[in-house]
Amino acid sequence: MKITILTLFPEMFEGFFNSSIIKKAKYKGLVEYRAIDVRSFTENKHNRVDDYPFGGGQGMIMFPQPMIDALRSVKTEKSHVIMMTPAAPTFTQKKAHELVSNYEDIILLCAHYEGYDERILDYVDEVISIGDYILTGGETAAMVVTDALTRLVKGVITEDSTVYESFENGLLEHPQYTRPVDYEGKVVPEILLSGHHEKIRLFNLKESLRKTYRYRKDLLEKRNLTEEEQVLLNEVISEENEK
Ligand code: 6GU
Repeated sequence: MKITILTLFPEMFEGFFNSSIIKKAKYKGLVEYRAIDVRSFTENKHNRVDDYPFGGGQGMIMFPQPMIDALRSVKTEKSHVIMMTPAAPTFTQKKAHELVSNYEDIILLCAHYEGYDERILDYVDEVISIGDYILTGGETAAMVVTDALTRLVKGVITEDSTVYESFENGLLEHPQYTRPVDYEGKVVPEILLSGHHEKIRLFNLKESLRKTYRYRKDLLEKRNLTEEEQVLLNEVISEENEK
């Protein structure tokens, strides 16, 4: 997999590309990362990359020329081109899987400042937002997408660790604990130390339902529960409403 970022701030990606799992994926040869400096493509004699919006309005708008020339310099027939913008559908785990299974060459365009010339969208395959808030630029959003895609590339992390996670099965992940058993009087739930696999499975499933009920009821509405899950959820609901 190859991920190319087009940005006015390539230096923002230096730490990101050279840390943790991203760095590992790069050294294992599983993912190739590049940040391309869009400003170096400008044909403006003062090196400008933006100007005031026609019709008036706040802020500066990125010219199409530097971004599209940068895109042309890296795009191949295989490339899937994505514009990072808050005016777009929200990125999800499902979208992450879809991108990793369908494309091996992904290009992410980052607009900075207040916006970009709408005609840039004629050169992209899709638009992605990472959530309902406004960032100063698409760079941190592109890092979010790059991170989420990387960990789904085969060989980057153990496959098991992606199966039970939040969103993979439509529920939030259950709480987890490690040593010590007693930390400042807060004790790990006894069942987890019992070695009783079936009881542990039920306990974790119930706590997963509890987190989802507390924080993301919308996920429960979208998901068909098994009979076992419905029983556990009913217990959770009465316990939560007693508090
Ligand atoms: Cl992709 N860009 C910006 N500037 N803000 C955002 C975003 C993207 N996604 C959510 N907020």
